[in-house]
Amino acid sequence: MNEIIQNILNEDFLANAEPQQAIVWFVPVIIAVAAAVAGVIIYINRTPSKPVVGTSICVLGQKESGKTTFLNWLRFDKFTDSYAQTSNTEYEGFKYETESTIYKIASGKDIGGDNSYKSLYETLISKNEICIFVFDVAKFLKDSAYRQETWDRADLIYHFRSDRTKRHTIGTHLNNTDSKDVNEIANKVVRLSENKRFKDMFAFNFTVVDFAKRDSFKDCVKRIFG
Ligand SMILES: Nc1nc2c(ncn2[C@@H]2O[C@H](COP(=O)(O)OP(=O)(O)OP(=O)(O)O)[C@@H](O)[C@H]2O)c(=O)[nH]1
Ligand SMILES: [Mg+2]
Repeated sequence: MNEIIQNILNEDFLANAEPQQAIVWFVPVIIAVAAAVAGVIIYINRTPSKPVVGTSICVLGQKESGKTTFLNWLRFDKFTDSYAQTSNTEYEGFKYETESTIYKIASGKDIGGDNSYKSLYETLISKNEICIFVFDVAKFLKDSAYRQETWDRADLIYHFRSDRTKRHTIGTHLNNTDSKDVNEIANKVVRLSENKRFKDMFAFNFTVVDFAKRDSFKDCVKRIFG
């Protein structure tokens, strides 16, 4: 008799327990799926998609001024301490992301500072949307021959790119100057260049940097890409 009751109870238990167990299994799954969906919705709403803007740049200037350093910061987000003279290196297109925008920067050329590459300036400037002129501000202030060479390049670039809004000048190696004050150094350059027809190259969209410092690069690039 006991055995019969036990069997009945077991059958009842199983009959009732199976749907309950099924529910017990589904509840956490349903909660997990709902949480995942909610998470995705919250993530999408909290991360407004940034506009993607296509552009192109050319980076020009004297030897050892910091052209490759600037491009490496932009492309790989790192400072290149070592120096290897560039000849004429093609780089692939890449993306640079600011707080508000993703820039798709077209493939281009990293050219050396040797005088022989000045013949490429006209084509490079006309083909690219943004023209960036780089010079060593410490050498500019200390060495009159270097200063004259900088002015010659500035004059050439000014000739091919008169629209100042599409042109930027970067004075590198702030760390090698007597001052660490970017405005003081920039003002010295402006004063020395004020009687030049291309004085605008140093008075508008001009940034003094120490590329060894990430913050300095970030400030500079903010002025270029906003
Ligand atoms: N401390 C410091 N070092 C810099 C700065 N800019 C460039 N350098 C260093 O200067 C050296 C020359 O920099 P590059 O970027 O290779 O110069 P470049 O203009 O590409 O030179 P070329 O290819 O010969 O025309 C490298 O050792 C860089 O690390 C700067 O603002 N501060
Ligand atoms: Mg280089």
